[in-house]
Amino acid sequence: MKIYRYIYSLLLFSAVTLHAQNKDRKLLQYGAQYTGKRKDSAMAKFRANRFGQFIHWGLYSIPGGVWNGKTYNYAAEFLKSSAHISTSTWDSLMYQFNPVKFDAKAMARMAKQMGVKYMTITTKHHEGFCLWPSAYTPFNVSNTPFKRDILKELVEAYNAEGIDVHFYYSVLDWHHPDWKYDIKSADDQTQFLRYLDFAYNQLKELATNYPTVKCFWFDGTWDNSIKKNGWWTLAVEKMLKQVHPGMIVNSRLRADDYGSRHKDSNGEMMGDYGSGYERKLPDAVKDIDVTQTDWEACMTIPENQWGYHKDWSLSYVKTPVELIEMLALTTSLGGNFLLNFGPQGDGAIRAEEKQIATAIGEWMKLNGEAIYGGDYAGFKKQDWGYYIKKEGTNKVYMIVCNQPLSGIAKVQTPEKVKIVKNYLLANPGQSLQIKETQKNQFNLYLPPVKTTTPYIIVLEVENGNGGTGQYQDAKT
Ligand code: FHN
Repeated sequence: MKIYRYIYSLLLFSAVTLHAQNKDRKLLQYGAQYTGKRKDSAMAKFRANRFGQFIHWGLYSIPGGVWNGKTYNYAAEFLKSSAHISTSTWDSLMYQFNPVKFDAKAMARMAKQMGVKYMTITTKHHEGFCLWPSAYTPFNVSNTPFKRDILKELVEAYNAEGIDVHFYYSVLDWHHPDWKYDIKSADDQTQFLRYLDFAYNQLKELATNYPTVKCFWFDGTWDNSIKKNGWWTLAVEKMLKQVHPGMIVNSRLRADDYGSRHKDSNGEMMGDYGSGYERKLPDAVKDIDVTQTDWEACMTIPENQWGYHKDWSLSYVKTPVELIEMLALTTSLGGNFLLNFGPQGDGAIRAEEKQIATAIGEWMKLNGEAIYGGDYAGFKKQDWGYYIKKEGTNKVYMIVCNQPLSGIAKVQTPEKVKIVKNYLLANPGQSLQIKETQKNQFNLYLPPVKTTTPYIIVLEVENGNGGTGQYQDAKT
């Protein structure tokens, strides 16, 4: 009889605990629509792409961070506010917008050579200027000297190279008369609803008129006006997925019933992937929880320039090797890496960006197989670099970014993972000596370093006991 009383009290305790936990969870109308990772093919392609090109291009590209002869050392796409320029003066830049050096096919070829699998273009940045002939505002490319539909030309050129296109859209809009930073009255909300209708219609226009778009990358959603209209953010997500089943939306769009952004008030990520890592990356050890959902980091080449800035000497400019290591770290944690380019006002790509694209492309040509379809491997992080598991294969790639002075790479496999073979990706016929040092721990004896970029060792693994069994954990 006692056993039943014990089982009953155990069940009662579990139910109470569960209710307490659920009691802490808020009932949300506009929160996360699902948890974990999407399993469909569109999301699998997004995930497998791993490496993307961000393009920030707008009226801000014309002055390039310089106004009335003065250079402003802040993000060039914020020059309107840095230099305190009136909206009417700023908006008149559209009559100068004539990028005669714009060549979508050449840009797409450069992107292909660099090894990106997708491109994210600013359809409309905070300034409100539209790179497509929108029916909802005259503040668009068709009313400039250039006239041509830049978005159409980019989508066609990149798709022709087999590169997916994603649309960046800033909800924040300095140009639109009904934009509000906050809602403090019924009149404010009435006015802001006019703006939300405008943005909703533009987004439907983009999804409808450019049907090959795969993802919407929302930005400019940090103000209270959006936090107080979380319902709209969910309505936009649902609309885009009605227009295109499989459409992908970043977390930055979303606000829940209580104004919580990216993650709802119950800590669940909203949208289809996390987009909180901007100009920063997770820590490869402390932030391992990032592997639980899809996510993307976006990165500038200078410290903080998204739009074209004439003077890159004002801040640190990352090297190709630094950017390659960032790509490797991101992939090793199951994330995508979106590297930014800022075309000039005349449409040309600056020399420094071309050089970086070429250098990264040379590395990707030899090593891209570790990036595309790469994911978190679950091996213990080591100082020499990053592990990347290749989905659907028995391969784990070791991206060696920091050659140990000892010439030895320490490898600790997860329990029940056995290394059956190893070789250099650059020379599959060259295996490295491997020596078991402790239970599931091995020394890999590295070749002398002749390269100035990260190199890759391939481990072929299978389920099984990784060691000879001669080493056991201490009994403490
Ligand atoms: O203010 C923008 C900035 O100009 C740029 O577009 C970045 C890219 O993610 N997003 C905002 C800053 O977080």
